[in-house]
Amino acid sequence: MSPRPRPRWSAKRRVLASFLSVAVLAALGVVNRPLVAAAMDRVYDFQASQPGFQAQNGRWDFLKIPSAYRINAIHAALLPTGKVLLIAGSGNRDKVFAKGTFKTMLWDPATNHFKMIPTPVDLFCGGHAFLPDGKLVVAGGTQRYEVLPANVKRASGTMTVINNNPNRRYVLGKGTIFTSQTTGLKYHSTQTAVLKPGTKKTVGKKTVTAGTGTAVFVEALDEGQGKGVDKLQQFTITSSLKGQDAKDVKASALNIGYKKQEFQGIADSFEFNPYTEKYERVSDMVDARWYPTLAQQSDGSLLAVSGLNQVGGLVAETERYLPAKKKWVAEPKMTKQYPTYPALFLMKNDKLFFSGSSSGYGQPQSQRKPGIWDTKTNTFQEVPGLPDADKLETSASLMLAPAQDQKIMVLGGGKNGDSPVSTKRTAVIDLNQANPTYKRTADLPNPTRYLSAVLMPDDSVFTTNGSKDYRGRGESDLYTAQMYHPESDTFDPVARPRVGRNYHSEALLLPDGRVVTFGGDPLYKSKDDFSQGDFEQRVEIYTPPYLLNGSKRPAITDGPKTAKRGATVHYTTPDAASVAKVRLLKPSSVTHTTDVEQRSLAVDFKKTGDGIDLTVPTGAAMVPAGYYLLYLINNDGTPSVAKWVNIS
Ligand SMILES: [Cu+2]
Repeated sequence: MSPRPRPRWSAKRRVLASFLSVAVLAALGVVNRPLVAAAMDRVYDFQASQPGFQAQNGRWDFLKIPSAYRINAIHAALLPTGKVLLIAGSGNRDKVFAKGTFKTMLWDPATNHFKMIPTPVDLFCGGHAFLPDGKLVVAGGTQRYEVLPANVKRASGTMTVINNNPNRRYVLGKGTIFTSQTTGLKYHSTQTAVLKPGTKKTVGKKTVTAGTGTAVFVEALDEGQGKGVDKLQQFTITSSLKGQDAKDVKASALNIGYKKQEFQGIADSFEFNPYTEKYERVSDMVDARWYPTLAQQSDGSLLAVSGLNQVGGLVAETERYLPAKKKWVAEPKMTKQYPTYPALFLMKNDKLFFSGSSSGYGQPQSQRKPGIWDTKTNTFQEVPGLPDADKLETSASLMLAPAQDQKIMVLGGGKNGDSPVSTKRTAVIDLNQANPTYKRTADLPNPTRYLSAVLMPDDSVFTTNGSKDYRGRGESDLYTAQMYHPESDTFDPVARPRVGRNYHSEALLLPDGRVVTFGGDPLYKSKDDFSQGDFEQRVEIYTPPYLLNGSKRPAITDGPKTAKRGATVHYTTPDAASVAKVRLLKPSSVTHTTDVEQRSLAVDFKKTGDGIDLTVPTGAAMVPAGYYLLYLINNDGTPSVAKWVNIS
């Protein structure tokens, strides 16, 4: 158990509670630690069940999920139908991967109805982002699990296969044999490889052709040492290619060895249709990607950035999804490289801000520096001032409310890889400034990796869970939750979750103003048992104090389902008198502590006879097209149930 900050509580109750705790401690004798801890938990549960406590600290409830619908929630998104899409794919379990059973589950928080969704490929560790029409693009995932050095039995590595024929594309089947022309050693490919045609260019009167290279992962046919390659060798390919075709395809390798084999990505891409509740296949990405970030752009397209490719190498190239064509296209000029799952936020000037948060994956520190990326010129302006810049892996980032202020916050994070070191640091940068600089803000109560951070309708940030150490190692899960108030720069402890969550966990805001938390993938079973940990499949729902403080929720009784930027639109409400703020929140699409979709826009409004007139904010990069949750918030900070509005 970890130190827990004490939620707010009246002085009288606190005296009573501590008296009870002491009495229990005394009765049991402090030597029996597990019993004392259990007793203290019971005292806490009693406190936490009291209405007075809940009005100040909120309340946690378990979601009852029939066993057939419990999955390893690794990806979560709130769809415009109000349902929550949870994607496991193979759920970070290689045995499940080997069986080829990939899972997706759809949950309707309004009815608690659950539905399994047929999942065509292993979407585990892909990327996702919303399109203007509310469909969720899900791209990339897992082709092959990693193999740790201790389990590597065969030399393996990348074979570069070059297709010099500009007029033909070839397919090399899985198991294609490559024979070294130097040593005679044989290697086979572990996946089917598609060789794109070579290129043709006219220079003056001449046509120049060039080969197109494809990286193919190969393993030595025979187990054991001494089967590697340590300098450039040419290979003969045994395949169905004959005659000139066989001559046009050349293979070479530089390094085939006994190192760790990384996870490998796929290029498959889908639109999840929230209305048919099906994955609809679209064109493959240009590159295979595992751990990419998908970031919506001001024109409604998406960029896919970073990830590991089909041989487990970092993808250096960015590409763009064109929704009208349902097609991915290369962006050869965008050559800035990022670590995997980079946190990239669309700024109002149409540039992308890289907060520095990522999930790492072996990239050098030089690629991890935060800054402003002008995708049109491919220039990158680093930003200074971020403390603990060497502890950004598994940190959380979000755009604070309102988005018009262009403030990005970074919370927690740890040193690269499986380091036990993490940080309490939070910092905020104001991108409205000419030369923006990160400034340190209030510390988290604990050093925290994998913190969930959710933008709330009242502009606060709900933060919870995570662990101190890598993947909850040493029972370092944090059973804490705290509300961050940007105006006072303070974290207020609130009611504690019952479940610990670390790697592969998520949280998101529901239309009714509650927050739901999913997942958790501890490395080990416990601090003494080093067998694989159990994936946390329980789901908890946090009801914030603003729904338990007795304040009457404003209601939106009617109004348009669509609105244009800059338009004035009318919504009816019997509660106009109490409305203090109006917000448009873009729903979450979150995985691996990365959620670049959530943003909250301040909306100007005028009270009228039967409701309010809203003026939709302007700017295609400020208000990316798509579905938003419209909330009316009263003087007590209590929000309405959201109404979905599609903004274009
Ligand atoms: Cu992962």
